[in-house]
Amino acid sequence: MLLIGMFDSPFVRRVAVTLKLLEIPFEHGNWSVGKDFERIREFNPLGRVPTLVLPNGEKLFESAAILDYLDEFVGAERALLPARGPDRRTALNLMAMATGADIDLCVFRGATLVGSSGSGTSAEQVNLSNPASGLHKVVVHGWGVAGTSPFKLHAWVLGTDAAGNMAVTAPATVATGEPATIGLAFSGLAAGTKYLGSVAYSVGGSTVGTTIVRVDP
Ligand SMILES: N[C@@H](CCC(=O)N[C@@H](CS)C(=O)NCC(=O)O)C(=O)O
Repeated sequence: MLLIGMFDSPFVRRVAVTLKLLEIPFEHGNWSVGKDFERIREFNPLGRVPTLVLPNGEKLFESAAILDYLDEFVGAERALLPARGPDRRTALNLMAMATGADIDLCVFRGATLVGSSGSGTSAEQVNLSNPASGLHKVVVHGWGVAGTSPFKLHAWVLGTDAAGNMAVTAPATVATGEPATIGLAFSGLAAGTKYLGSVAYSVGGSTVGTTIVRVDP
């Protein structure tokens, strides 16, 4: 079996966790929905992940449909979802809550709302570019979540000082309109920790652009 999709997707992760729990060996197509979109579309007309390709070439889309197949594949004895009754309904409710959670973010400076993120998922992000100085307060709103679980907020302030854990290599000169390769090497990062950094490009001492770099284990 081939599981297509990167593990930064919670939907891909739920399939990978199920494959592991059920001890089903699989190959991993670690393809990005961005740069590998056309390649993914060869397997899934929606270009979405997870996509599971079975040994006979059959392709499955939607994590819930894939989990349904995996339960069928291992048989009733080993299936993870109870076949019927209250246990099944409880498990389906838990899955709906886990996949449907909706968290929103608001950022205030003093009493002024300076940024917000309110998609229908729990993957929210607010970026403030050159913010005015002052105390910033982030309000995390559990819009559609079960109970009052604590949320973990990841926040970074990107200044101009190098932290010393990323080395950048770049060509000595570049020509307008010509591609150039920038090399990044990281050192001293703690395992399992998220990092945010930036590469700044300058001409004559003034910054003309930046690339934001994420390390998201
Ligand atoms: N309901 C779908 C959601 C899958 C989904 O949203 N996948 C995202 C990655 S997390 C995706 O493929 N996005 C690319 C796109 O929509 O173009 C499932 O459970 O499989």
